[in-house]
Amino acid sequence: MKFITSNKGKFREAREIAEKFGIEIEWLKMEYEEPQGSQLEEIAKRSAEILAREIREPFFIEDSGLFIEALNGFPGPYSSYVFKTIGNKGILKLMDGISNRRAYFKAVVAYFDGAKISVFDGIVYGEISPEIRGSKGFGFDPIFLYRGRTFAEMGEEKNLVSHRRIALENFFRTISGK
Ligand code: ITT
Repeated sequence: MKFITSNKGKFREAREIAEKFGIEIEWLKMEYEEPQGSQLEEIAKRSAEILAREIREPFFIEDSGLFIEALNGFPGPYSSYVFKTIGNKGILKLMDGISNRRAYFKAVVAYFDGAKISVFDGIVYGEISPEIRGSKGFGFDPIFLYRGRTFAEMGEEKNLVSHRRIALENFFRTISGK
């Protein structure tokens, strides 16, 4: 089955999780235009519908984002753009002086089985760290604190608890019948 993403970090994590279910995934490295929307589920579903018109075999995509409570859920569905523009330093600046650091990552998988699209999601709660820490992982991992360590300090351990893990497990469990 193909995983369509332009993000190598996402693919690596997904491959590791898929292996545990005896599922082999192939990376179809491709950037696709995402329709705008305020909900990840809606964006993922619509992206998959558009891609399904071209790619007629089974595939999945995954849309994810970081939601910061004190910023009313920002950057949420705009996480990729915000990461590319202001990055981790920019987020820490926005959070300067804010004591409510609560945040969560959410992942939504949209799967096209050759006929129809299904959606699966996963959430992990944590906090925005006061500083950038750790060198593993990708994206916002160095500023996302989970039980005292950032995701970028956790390395492979992140894969046991992440939003992507939860969403993919729901997905793989459903399709493998395990
Ligand atoms: P696609 O080609 O799969 O769309 P993308 O990087 O553009 O790749 P998204 O649109 O889903 O992915 O944007 C999600 C962004 O949120 C991503 O670029 C990261 O900056 C951030 N993000 C998502 N999951 C993350 C994780 O596990 N750790 C750190 N940052 C994450």
